[in-house]
Amino acid sequence: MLKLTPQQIEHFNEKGYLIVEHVLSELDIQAIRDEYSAIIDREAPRLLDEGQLSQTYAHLPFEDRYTKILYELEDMYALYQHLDISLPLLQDMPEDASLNAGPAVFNHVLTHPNILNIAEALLNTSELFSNPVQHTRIKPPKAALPTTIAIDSNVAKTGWHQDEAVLTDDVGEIDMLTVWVAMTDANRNNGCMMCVEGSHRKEVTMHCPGNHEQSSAEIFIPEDLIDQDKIVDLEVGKGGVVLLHQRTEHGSYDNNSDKIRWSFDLRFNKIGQHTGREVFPGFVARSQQNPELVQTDAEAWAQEWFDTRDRIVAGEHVLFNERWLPYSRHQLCA
Ligand SMILES: O=C(O)CCC(=O)C(=O)O
Repeated sequence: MLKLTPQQIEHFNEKGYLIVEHVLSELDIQAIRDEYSAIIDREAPRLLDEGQLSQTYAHLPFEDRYTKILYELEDMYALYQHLDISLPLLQDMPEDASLNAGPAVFNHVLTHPNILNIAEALLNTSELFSNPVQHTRIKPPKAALPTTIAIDSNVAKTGWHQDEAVLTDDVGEIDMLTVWVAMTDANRNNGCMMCVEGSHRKEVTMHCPGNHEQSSAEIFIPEDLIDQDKIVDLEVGKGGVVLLHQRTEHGSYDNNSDKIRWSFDLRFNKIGQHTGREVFPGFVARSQQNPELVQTDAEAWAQEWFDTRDRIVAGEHVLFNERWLPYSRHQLCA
């Protein structure tokens, strides 16, 4: 069972990031890959029937199949929404909106004991809540991305931001950790993350509002505010994780390789804190004080997401992060 050393914890507290290799095993990764392959097996024939694809590419391995399908789709979310581990953040929620709330993601990523050990050590608490601000990012080679979707951070590079700035501004005090899980090796060539060392010591930096209609969270820090001398590349091997403080400025590079770059980003906070995306369901991941509240049932977790979808369809209000809108005319945001 993985346990962080005092030196690793000190590195994180000092620099605002930490890289830990070999957190997920090959078996974990295979279980997740199988779950994702099954989703494509299910969705590709539907997309073909709907006339959105010319063929199902069933002869290709998952990675190449995904890339080919994404390239052909007019709306990437016709597939991507089945792969992400979050519903779309939309008031106008489609009745059939989907996500991957499958058991492999729940058992082999979100509740993986190694990941929970790391979160416990870095948040310095045994009371862990799995925050629902979470995503799957499967990034095809940049050369294989249609230009229409080359600005979406689920599939292309991610602009500079702090994760705290993504949350709604009614969040109040939050102690949140980002756990970024590498499903493939991540390096400078295939689009690893990068961060500004020590930036977690600052307050929340000014962000520009994004205008991407699928994700109101796609805000960015203007390049001029980034201390270029302190940028660190966050390269990590498959199965490893990158940990980020909630105020560490970070983003990612383009995928200039000829293979996909795949990751999950999860967040944990202390139980009882507002998550900054209250409309979506999180869960108690670990608790010494109230162990009976810990969610261990993957199906029940999935059902919470689908119930949430149904409540939003029925009219529940979605609170968006609008705190950066006043900056839309700022000279640095042009
Ligand atoms: O995977 C990426 O490119 C970016 C992920 C990210 O920015 C995050 O986890 O906050």
